Amino acid sequence: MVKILVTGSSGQLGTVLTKELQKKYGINNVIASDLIIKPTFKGISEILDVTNIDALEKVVLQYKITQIYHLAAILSAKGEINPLRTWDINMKTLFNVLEVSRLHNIKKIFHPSSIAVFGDEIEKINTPQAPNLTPLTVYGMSKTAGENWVNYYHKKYGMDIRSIRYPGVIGYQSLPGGGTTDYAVEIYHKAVKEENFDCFLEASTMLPMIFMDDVISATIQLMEAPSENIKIRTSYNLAGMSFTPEQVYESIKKIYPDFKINYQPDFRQDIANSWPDSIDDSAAKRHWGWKPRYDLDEMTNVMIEKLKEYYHLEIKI
Ligand code: VAH
Repeated sequence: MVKILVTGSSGQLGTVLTKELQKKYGINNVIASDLIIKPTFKGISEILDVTNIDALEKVVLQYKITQIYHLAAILSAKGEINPLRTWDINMKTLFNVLEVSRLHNIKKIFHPSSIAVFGDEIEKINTPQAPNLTPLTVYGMSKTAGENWVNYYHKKYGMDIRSIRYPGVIGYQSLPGGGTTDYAVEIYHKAVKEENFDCFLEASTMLPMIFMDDVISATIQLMEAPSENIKIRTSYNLAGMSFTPEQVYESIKKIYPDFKINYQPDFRQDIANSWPDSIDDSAAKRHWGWKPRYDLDEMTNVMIEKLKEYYHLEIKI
């Protein structure tokens, strides 16, 4: 019997992944958990602070959890406001998940990593799977450390922990919180509301991105692959597409010709400058059959169609 606990279930990715896991495994076999649960959420949920190991253990025992998707973390931009608190929260929650899983024989764990693990000493084009990781954000450092810790628990205790280095995630179902790639979600909302968009990155800032539907497919594909196929136990590079603010603006203008953008770079420009332009995800393709489905214009068409529904029909995200 599969019983899945999702931490950070109210976040940008958690909101969508929880629903997909409910569809796949049954609504009663997925426990959503976060510091706040949205009133619109449908299913089993627990208010859970994962920095509290006793609270986490209580939920794991109460629901007889067999898998954990550990999504709770403070992201790159927000994480720079209070660096030591970000490190403490991101590492403490991971240690708690690893230790409770070890003690209670959790069968499978998902640890989301990020392109934020890469710093300014890497090949920025087609960044390889295992370059020298010198992250320049606390979030990136916590994910780099996290990759090594999950690899250690796999090697030392034989635990089945799997991980993906997500690019910037773009979806219509949920709002991002505190990331450097959040502009790529906000721009679509502004376009549909026919408002001008102030972009916090320069026009030419190329970043690896991925549409939410591809993120969900990749995550479930990784977690369902036979364990022997998972040859990389730190974290897999994953790529969807790469684009600049100017390119996504031009893609949207094909539908909204009067849409206007102003470039007002802020502190997040330095973070973006330290990240790759594009990612080599050939290992994920080879080991577990990953294949992206969406390019920029295909994503733009879906984003705009869905956000027009959301704003006009007042569907609560
Ligand atoms: C962030 N959206 O901007 C996240 C992600 C690749 C970026 O980790 O922090």
